[in-house]
Amino acid sequence: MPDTVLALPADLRRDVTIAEITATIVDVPTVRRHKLSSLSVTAQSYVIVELRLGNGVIGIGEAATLGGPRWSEESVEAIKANIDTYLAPMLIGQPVDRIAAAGLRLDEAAKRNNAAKGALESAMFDALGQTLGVPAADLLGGVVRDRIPVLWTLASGDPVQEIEEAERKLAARLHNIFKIKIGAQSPRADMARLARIAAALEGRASLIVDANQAWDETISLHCLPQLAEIGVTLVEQPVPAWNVAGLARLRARSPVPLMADECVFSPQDMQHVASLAAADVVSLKLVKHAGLIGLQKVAAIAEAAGIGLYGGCLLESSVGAAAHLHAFAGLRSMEWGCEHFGPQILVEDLVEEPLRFADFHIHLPSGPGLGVRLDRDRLRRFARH
Ligand code: MUC
Ligand code: MG
Repeated sequence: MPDTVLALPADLRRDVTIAEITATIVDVPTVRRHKLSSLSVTAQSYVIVELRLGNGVIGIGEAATLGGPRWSEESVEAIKANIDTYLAPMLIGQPVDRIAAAGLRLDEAAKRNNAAKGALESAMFDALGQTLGVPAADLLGGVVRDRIPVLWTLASGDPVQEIEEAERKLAARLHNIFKIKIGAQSPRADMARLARIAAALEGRASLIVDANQAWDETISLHCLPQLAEIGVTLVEQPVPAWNVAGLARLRARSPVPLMADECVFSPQDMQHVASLAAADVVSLKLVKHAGLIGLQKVAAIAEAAGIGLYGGCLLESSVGAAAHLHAFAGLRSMEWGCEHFGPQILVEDLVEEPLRFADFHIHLPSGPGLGVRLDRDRLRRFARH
């Protein structure tokens, strides 16, 4: 085996040993209630990882959750416990430039726990990038794009409020593609709500919807033509994650493209969806794919199967959003854009200089590592005690 992936000089390599890892739970209030089919939040909870090298550099990463262990099985409490007890000890003393090898060690220590692993891997990319003075995207093969169209999610459930919110985003040239969360109310009520929003924004915005697994196949079959009629351009995870065969049957008859979200965590999940031709698009997220390398593996399988790529989120702050942008930056195609509006739904971001949103795009930060620095004052204020 070569000495190190990047063949760092010996003195620098000694310095890049991982010396300390801390995991801090934070709860950051959101500007309004965010309502999904089966959960609703007024504060976002993350675990912020700080990984210190022997050379003094501190890399950061973020594990996002949504509604405790309700969006996926990981909660911030479990993430912190598993990092402290099982995962961090596997990395202490290891060289930070062996990121793939570190992934193997983490997989030996814990099954799944993908959000926790993703935060640790992000912090490794950040620390290594800072040490070498290069952005994380450069460590992954370099940049194909440095900005990505960015959606905003409408999720209060009240169409009047949602139209007002969309108008404000359009006027500020922040977002002109909106994802609407459905499934918390009856399909009939959702269709009426969507028709109202579509009529108000007609010709000025595109709409996609996310049912977060709320429907069964029969309801989906009934609603998909109505969604197409309303002008919805993409439908995300209409049926439960386990029902990939059902998603495939729907896709064969759907007049509107379908996106896989909760049914694709691992590369093997992606392969399963691809082999059944169950989706047109996949939503890519660090919390599902256990890090930037895993995200790119899932993207490669999707690409090989002709499945489109969409940059998903779990309402990350600029820490987690930046990590995603570095992974997205090198993908061949991001034709469906991304939804990293998280930094803007928080009352306050967790970094000194938030990510830049302009002209309906989010911009890749240009500094070394993840390109964002923690605001320690805010970290202290939002930390759970
Ligand atoms: C999801 O299922 O896509 C992402 C944006 C949002 O509003 O909810 C999340 C999770
Ligand atoms: Mg989703």
